[in-house]
Amino acid sequence: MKFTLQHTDPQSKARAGLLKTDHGDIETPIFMPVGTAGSVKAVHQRELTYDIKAQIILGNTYHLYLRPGLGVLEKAGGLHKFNGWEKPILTDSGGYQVFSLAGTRKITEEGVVFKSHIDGSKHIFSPEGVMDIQRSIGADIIMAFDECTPYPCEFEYARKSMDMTHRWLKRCIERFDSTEGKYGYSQTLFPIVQGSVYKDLRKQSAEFIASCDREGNAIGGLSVGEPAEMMYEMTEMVTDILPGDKPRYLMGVGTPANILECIALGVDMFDCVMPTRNARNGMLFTSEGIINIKNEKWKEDFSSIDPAINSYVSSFYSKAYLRHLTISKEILGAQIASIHNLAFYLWLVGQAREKIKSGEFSSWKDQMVKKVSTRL
Ligand code: PRF
Repeated sequence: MKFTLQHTDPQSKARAGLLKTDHGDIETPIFMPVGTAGSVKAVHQRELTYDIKAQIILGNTYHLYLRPGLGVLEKAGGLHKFNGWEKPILTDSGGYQVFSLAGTRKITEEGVVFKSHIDGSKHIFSPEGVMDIQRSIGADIIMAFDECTPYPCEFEYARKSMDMTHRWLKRCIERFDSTEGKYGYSQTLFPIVQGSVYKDLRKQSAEFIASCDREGNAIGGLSVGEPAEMMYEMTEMVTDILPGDKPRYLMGVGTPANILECIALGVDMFDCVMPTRNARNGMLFTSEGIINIKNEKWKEDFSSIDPAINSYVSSFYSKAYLRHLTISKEILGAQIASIHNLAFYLWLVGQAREKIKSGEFSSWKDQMVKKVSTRL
C-alpha cells in the first residue's frame, strides 16, 4: 500500500491524497460504505460501482467469522471472490462489534470470550486470532484488535483499557508481520488510537500508535455518545500527533457535518452505518438538507430526490414515489434510499476533495455544514 499526499488546505488541516492498494486506488478524503456481512445492505455491487462510485467498502470480522465462517470464505478464495467486489475492502477487527452486539462477554488480557448473537455459541477473539481471521477474509486493510470504551467512561477504566489495547496491538503486529496474505495480494494493518475523551490519554495513545510506524492509522472510541465538540477536540489532538504522510481513518463517523468538520481536522477516511441504516427508516441526506421522506409534505412532490447527486436513482425517482414505497414498506424503497444516501456521502467527500485541490475548502465547508444540517 502506498499513500501520496496531493494537496493540503492552507486554511485548515484538510488534505487530498491517493491511497494505492493491490485492488485499486482510493482518492481521499473518502467515505467507505459499510458491508457488515459481506454486503452493503440493499445495494448490488454493480450499483456500488457505477451509481454510488464507491472506491472501498467495509466488512466486519465478527459477522463474517460467525457467518458464513472461515471455511466458506477460504474456499471461495477470500471475500473479494465470494461477494464479487473487486475493489479494496477494509475489515474491522471485531473489537467494536463484540462489545456492541455479542451477548455475555468477558474481557481478559488474553482476549474476549463472547456468545454469538446468532445462536448463543461461545467463541474467543484474541489479537492473534483476529489477525488470522482477517488474513482468511483477505481484506486489503485490516484493523488491530482493540477495546472501544463506552461514553461516559471513568478515567481509570479508560487508562487501563487503553494500555491493554496497546499491548494487544503489539501482539497483533507480531502475528501480522510473521504471516502472509493467503490470496497473492498484500494486506496492511492499521492500529487504533483509544483513550476515551481524556486529553492526556489520547495524547499518550496517539504517540504510541505513531511510534508503531504502520502504513496508516485509525482513531477509535469516538462517536459513542459524547458531544460533537468533544469528538472534534479529541480528533484534532490526535491528528496533530499522527504522522502527516500516512492516511488517518476515523472509525464510525458520522453525520455529513461530522465528516466535513473532521476532514478539516486532517482525517482522510470515514465509515458509518448512518447513510444505509437511516435510509431504511426513511431519512434522506440531500445537497439541500435532511428529509424525512415519510412526512406528509412530500406526498405530492413529484420532483427528483436530489438532481445534484449523480446517481441514477437520485434523479430518476420522485420524492412522492419514494414516500409511497417507504410508507408501504416496499423493498424497493429501502434500495432507492440506500443508494441515494450512499451516493450523497460519496458526492460530499468528492466535493470536499475538489475544494481542497482548488484551495476553496474552508469557506465551502462552513456553508456546506449549515446546508447539510438543515431539516427540510
Ligand atoms: N474500534 C473499532 N471499530 C470501531 C470503533 C472503535 O473504536 C468505533 C468507534 N466509533 C467504530 N468502529 N475496532
